[in-house]
Amino acid sequence: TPRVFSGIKPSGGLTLGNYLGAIKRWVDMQGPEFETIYCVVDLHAITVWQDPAELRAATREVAAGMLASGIDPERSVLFNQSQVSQHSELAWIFNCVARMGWMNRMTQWKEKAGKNAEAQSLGLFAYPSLMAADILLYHATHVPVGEDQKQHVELTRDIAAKFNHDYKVDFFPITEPVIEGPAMRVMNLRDGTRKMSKSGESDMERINMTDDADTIARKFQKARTDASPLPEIVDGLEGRPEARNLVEIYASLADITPAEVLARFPGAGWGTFKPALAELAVEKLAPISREMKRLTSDPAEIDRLLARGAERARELAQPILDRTLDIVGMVRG
Ligand code: AQP
Repeated sequence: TPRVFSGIKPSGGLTLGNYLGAIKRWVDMQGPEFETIYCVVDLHAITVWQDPAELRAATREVAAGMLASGIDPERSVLFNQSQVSQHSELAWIFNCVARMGWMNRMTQWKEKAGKNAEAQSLGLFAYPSLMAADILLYHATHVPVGEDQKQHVELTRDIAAKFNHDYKVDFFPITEPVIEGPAMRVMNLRDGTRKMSKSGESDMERINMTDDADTIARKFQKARTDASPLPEIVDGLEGRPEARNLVEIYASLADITPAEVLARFPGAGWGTFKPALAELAVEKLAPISREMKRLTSDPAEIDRLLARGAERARELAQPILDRTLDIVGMVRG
């Protein structure tokens, strides 16, 4: 069975972007067609300094969010990255395969480092190499990620291909990013040209999975928009990033297309559409956030689940790491 791997950084609480862009599809991929491996990537989180207590809490919250959304720890392997040291070991080897120039071209690096690249951690620069290790450690062939991660998955292909070429083997598979369905890129509620992020400055720019109904309503109410009503057809969203974002969020939450959303609200003004969107979001998110609260009230149980997942992950990872070490020429007893 083909393997799916994907992960979320516990660099803060989960957002609607993580849910619609990632988790919702991960849930759907569970089944006989794929072996699914989902990871809370805590080693990625510390590429930017994290308060240790907050990191621990966010790791549990992200795990709880996945469980509450329908990731089933029996059908999927769910764990946190740092408990499976094979990720770091393979990442080191990939650090020696990947080229500086490749990392330099990553748009996420350029965006995050900004004009101050010199002051960033080496880990932030090498992030895509650890991500390649996450994926290739399981010989995963399918990586469901949001549009924003597509470039990193493409780099994973480059690393796999260079490794295979340099060592004259046909060992690592060439991974496909899986990007489909509406609202793959949920944008910031205050600026429709930037993505919604966990670590964005203002809480008003994102919907957190733990926001209550009033907060969700207020955030959509205050979401930036232009003054025009909704267009009749999707082409009318051209050049209107904020309007497009809200329509796509509605579409994704309701599992319909943006065209169907516009047909449902023909020429509606924001005074009509925003409350409807808020109502839909609350309807979909409230059961998840209730379950997240219940789960996070018992952190020991989450820790047990993650430890059990890590054990299963290590069993899958070790043979692949061993084979890699042999290929590279490391002596092992
Ligand atoms: N706004 C988004 N729209 C669609 N998908 C998104 N994802 C994240 N934000 C959006 C998807 O969620 C998965 C996990 O992402 P991540 O948490 O590992 O990293 P990120 O993309 O860097 O997330 P954030 O929220 O922006 O974190 P910070 O602020 O710490 O950098 C990925 O599949 C991603 O595509």
